[in-house]
Amino acid sequence: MRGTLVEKIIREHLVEGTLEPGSEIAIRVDQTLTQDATGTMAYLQFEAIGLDRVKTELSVSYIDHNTLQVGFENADDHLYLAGVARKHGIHLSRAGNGICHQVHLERFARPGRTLVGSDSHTPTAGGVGSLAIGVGGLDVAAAMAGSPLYLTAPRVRRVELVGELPPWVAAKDVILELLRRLTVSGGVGWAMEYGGPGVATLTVPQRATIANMGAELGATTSIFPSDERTREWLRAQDREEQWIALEADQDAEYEDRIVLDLGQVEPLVAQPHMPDRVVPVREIAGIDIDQVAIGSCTNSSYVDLMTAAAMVRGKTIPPGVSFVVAPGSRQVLAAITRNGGLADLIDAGARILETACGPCLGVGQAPRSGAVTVRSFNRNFEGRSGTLDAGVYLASVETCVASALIGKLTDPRDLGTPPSIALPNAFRVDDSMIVPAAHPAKRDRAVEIIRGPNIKPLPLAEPPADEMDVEVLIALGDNITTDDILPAGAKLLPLRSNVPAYAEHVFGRIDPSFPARAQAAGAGCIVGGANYGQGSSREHAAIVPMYLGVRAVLAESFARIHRSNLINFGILPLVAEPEALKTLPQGTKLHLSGVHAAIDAPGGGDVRVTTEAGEALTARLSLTAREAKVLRAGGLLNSLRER
Ligand code: MIC
Ligand code: SF4
Repeated sequence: MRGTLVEKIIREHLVEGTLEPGSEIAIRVDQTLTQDATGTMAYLQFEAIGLDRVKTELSVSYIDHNTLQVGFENADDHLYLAGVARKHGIHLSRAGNGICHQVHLERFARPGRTLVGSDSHTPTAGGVGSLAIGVGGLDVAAAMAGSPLYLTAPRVRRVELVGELPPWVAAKDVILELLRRLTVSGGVGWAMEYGGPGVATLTVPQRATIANMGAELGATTSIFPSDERTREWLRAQDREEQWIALEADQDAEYEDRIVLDLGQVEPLVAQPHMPDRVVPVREIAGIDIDQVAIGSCTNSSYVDLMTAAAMVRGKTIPPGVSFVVAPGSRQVLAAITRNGGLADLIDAGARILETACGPCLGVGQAPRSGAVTVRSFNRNFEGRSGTLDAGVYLASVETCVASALIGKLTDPRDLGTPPSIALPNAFRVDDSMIVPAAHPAKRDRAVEIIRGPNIKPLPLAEPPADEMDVEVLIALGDNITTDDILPAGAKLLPLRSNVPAYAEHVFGRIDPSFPARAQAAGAGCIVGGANYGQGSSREHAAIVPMYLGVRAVLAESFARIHRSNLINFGILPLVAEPEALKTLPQGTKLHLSGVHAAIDAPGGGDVRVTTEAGEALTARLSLTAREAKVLRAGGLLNSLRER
C-alpha cells in the first residue's frame, strides 16, 4: 500500500467511506483513553449504551486532571471510575501515576495503532507513530462500545524537517514556530505529518512535544514515522516487540508541504492570551516575571526535567519568582528522584507538585493578580491559570528555567553551555499503579459501582424542532475557546459530574449573567465568529449549554471537536457569513425555520433565520448523512440506543 503515513494507517483501519479529504470516513479504533475530568461523563454514557465489556484492544482510564481533593467530589469520581474500569474491562491508571498523554506514550502507545481519547492532546501519541485523535467523551464511549470513529478525512500536510536543533533550542520551539506560521486555526481539517532527515535527530519525547501542540493548531492529528528512534524508545520502555517500521512512501502525495529547517529555529515564546502569539524570546526578553511552571503533557519527559534540574543545580531561584514543577509521570519523577535531579530542583527552591495536570488547567498555583507567568505548557487562554488578569507565556523548559534563574524573561542562549542530558537506554518500568483490566473470563460482574452524591444523571438531548424561536444569548468574536464557554480550574472541575451545578458557570468569565438569562429565555442560541469552540475536547461545553436551553450556535466556522460535540448533543452548528453574524447582537429574537429539511437534505441545507424586525438570513447546516441521523435522534446517545 503506497501513500502518506496517515493514509496508510487510515486505510488499514477504514470500515466506511472512501479516503478523500473532506469526506466522512469511519475507522476502527484499537485503543481508547479517557481522563477523569471528561471520563466520568464518558463512562456514564458507556453505561447508558448498556454493554458489558469494552470492545477495543485496549482502553485506559486515567486519573490525572481532577486530583486536588478539597471536597469529596473528586475522590467520589475516582471511586466511580475505578468501579467502572473493573467491571467493564478497562485499565485504570491511578491518581499519582501521571498525565494520560505522558503515561500513554510511555506504556501503551504503539506505532500503526489508532487511539481515540477524550482529551484534545491525545495526538501526543503521534510521537511514536500512533494515529491518535482527540474527541468528545461520547465518541470515546461509542468507540469503547465497538463503534468505529467517524471523522472528516483530513487533508495531509507534510512538514519536512531538515537540519538539527541548535544548542538551547527545543522541540517546543519547533511547534511554536509552526504556530507562529499557521495560527490556532491553521491546522483545522489537516493532519500534520512529519518527515524528512530532521526527524531522525529528534527523540520520541521531543516528537511527542511537537505532536502534542498540534492540538493548538486545531489539527485533527499529528504523526511522526516509526523508525530506529521509536524502537529505542520502546526498548527503553521494555516493549520493543511492539515496534514496527512505518513511514510515508517516497512518492506519497501531500496537499501541502512546509519545510522547516531545525537549524534556523530559535527560542520562541507565545504571549498572552493565545498560543499563536509567538515571538522570539529575544524580542521581549527582560520583562519581569513572577512565576515559572514546568510540566504538563507537553514538556514532562525525563530529559525535560533533568534539563531543568541541571540548569538550577547549585543555584537559588530569586525571591521574586515562584518556581513550580509538576512532573508528568511517576516514571519520570521516580527516575529523577533516584538520580538526584529532584534534590537539585528542591535545593534550588522548586515547589514540587504531584504528577498531574495541575496548574496547566488552573488546578492550583494560580499566580498573583496581574502576574507574569512563564510555563512549559500548551495553552495560555485568558483566565485559564485561575487568575483572570495574569499573563501566561508559553515557552520551552530551557527558556522557562533560564527565566526563573534570572527573574526576567530570558533567552536560554544567554546562559552559556547547555547541559547535555541523554534519554536513558532503559527506564525502570513499574506498572503497579495501573490496575490492569480483568481478563474477560475472570470479569467480576458483581462489582459494585459507587456513585457519590455529586454524580448526577446525564441530561439527554431532544431532537431539534423544525421551527424554533430562540434568543441570541451572547454574541462573540473569533477563536472562542471551550475554556471561555465553560471554564475548568480547581473550583469548577469538581462539578464535571454535576451538570445542573456546572450550568451556573457557562460563560462565567465573559458574562456571569449568561446562565440566568439563558434560563429565562427558555430557548437560546449563541453567536460566535471563526474557529468557535477551539481548544479542549470537553463535551461539557456542549452538554451544559444544551441543559440551559441552547439549541443552536451560529458561527463563521467551528473547531472540529466542538462541532462534533454540538451535534452529539443535539445542538445545531450553523454557519453564516461574518457580516450577517454582526447583525445579530445579544438579545435579538430569532425565528429558525426549515430545520428538518436542512437536516434531511443530502450534505445539509439552509436554515432560514428571521429577526423580529423581519430581516432574514440563511445559515448553512452542513452535515454528513450520519450526522443528520444523530441530530434527528436528538444526539448520539439516543441514536446509539436506537441502534
Ligand atoms: C485541557 O487541556 O484543556 C484539558 C483540560 O485537558 C481538556 C479536557 C477537559 O476539559 O477535561 C482537553 O484538552 O481536552
Ligand atoms: Fe492536562 Fe494540561 Fe495536558 Fe490538558 S493540556 S491534558 S490539562 S497537562
